Amino acid sequence: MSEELQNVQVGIIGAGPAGLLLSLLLARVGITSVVLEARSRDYCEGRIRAGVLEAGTVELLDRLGLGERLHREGIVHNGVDLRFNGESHRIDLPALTGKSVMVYGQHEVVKDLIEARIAAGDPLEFEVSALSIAEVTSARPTISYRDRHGNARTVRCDFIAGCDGFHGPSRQAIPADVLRVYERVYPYAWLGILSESPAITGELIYVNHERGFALFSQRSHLVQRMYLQCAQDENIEAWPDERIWDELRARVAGNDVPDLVSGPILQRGITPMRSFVAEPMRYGNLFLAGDSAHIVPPTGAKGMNLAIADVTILAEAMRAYYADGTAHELETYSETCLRRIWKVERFSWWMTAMFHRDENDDAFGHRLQQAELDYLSTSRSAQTALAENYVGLPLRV
Ligand code: RFL
Ligand code: PHB
Repeated sequence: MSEELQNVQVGIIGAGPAGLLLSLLLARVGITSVVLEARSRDYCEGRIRAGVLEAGTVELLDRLGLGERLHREGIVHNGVDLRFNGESHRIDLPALTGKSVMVYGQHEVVKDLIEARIAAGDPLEFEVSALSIAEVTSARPTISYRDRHGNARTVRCDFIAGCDGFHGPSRQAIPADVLRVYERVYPYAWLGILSESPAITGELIYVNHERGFALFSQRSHLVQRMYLQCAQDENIEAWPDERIWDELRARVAGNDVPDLVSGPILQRGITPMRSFVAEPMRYGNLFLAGDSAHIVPPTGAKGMNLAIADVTILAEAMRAYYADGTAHELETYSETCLRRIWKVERFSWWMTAMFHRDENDDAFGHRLQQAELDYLSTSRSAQTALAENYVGLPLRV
């Protein structure tokens, strides 16, 4: 076992969308970094999660030269369908905002980012273990870990980027008397499936139904991604294929929808629903970005986009620091990000509350929910508010 020391400007923990994209943005402006990831490359590239890219996320990937496969395989969506009381109400995204979104799986984004990082020859280590962070308030913080061969290694850097998701160690490195946490856990979850079957329509359908929320999305013309609201402690064994298809059909039923054609279910899983924000996102020379600092319930399709917005702001602040010697943007990083994060938290909470059936809610709450949806279906202003959040708020709000 050898003890090796690496010196880089930025040590990045986590090879999710946040960590990988940060490493590429930094490399573009000549800042050196290392990316350390606990899982294997196969695991990271196969992890099925988000699917909707905001207009700004697509523009950014294009600017980085990562748009080729994205535009070939991704599907542009110009509208989303909000369905309640058995009727569809289409939100026309370009008519309301001049923008659209792209449906392209997060794991495809991750594959493209890993490929670009490896092609550039910059360090990216998978399957690291026993990672710990030290001296974050000093000028040269360190990350210690074991590489995939078991060798003890240390990275010494100017800054650490904690892009290690909700369960990673970075957030824990901020002392409890500094960190403030805001959290809401919802009393339901999502049962998600990936199936080899034709799309029910060409657009995403968000359904409010008395049996619970349902969402119809896709990954390609042949692979669909669908979700059903289920109990928080749902047992996936209780959901054989037939029950899933029957439930999807029951929730989408009503006017103007073609028949839902079933097919083999390739993957299934349960996702808990939570809103979470940790403040501040900077402690000394440690910067949190993405899910390590915040979680949104997936109803607004925002988690990956929010992670990408954080690292765009962080990369720009680091560029300004190294190029011009100004630390102002690093000092205001947390504030700048949180101003946008809270707006996205609000949108994700609002979409969640509007579409899900909450058994703890009373009849009054239920009527308010119906009024909210009814207002949305008739007011262009209300639709514009939804659409401008859905396609993505500007980076600095
Ligand atoms: P990630 O992707 O969780 O990456 C963190 C990485 O850090 C690694 N790690 C460690 N590495 C080294 N040492 C340690 N000790 C480590 N501990 C952890 C992990 O292995 C991992 O590889 O966080 P990041 O980069 O911040 O990205 C966030 C997004 O992944 C997340 O917000 C989205 O997936 C959320 N999300 C959606 N976001 C969207 O923008 N649009 C969507 O349509 C959307 N739909 C979804 C979603 C998330 C879902 N699930 C399953 C939670 C739908 C679902 C069902
Ligand atoms: C998805 O395609 O996985 C997806 C789409 C929209 C959401 C959440 C997830 O709001």
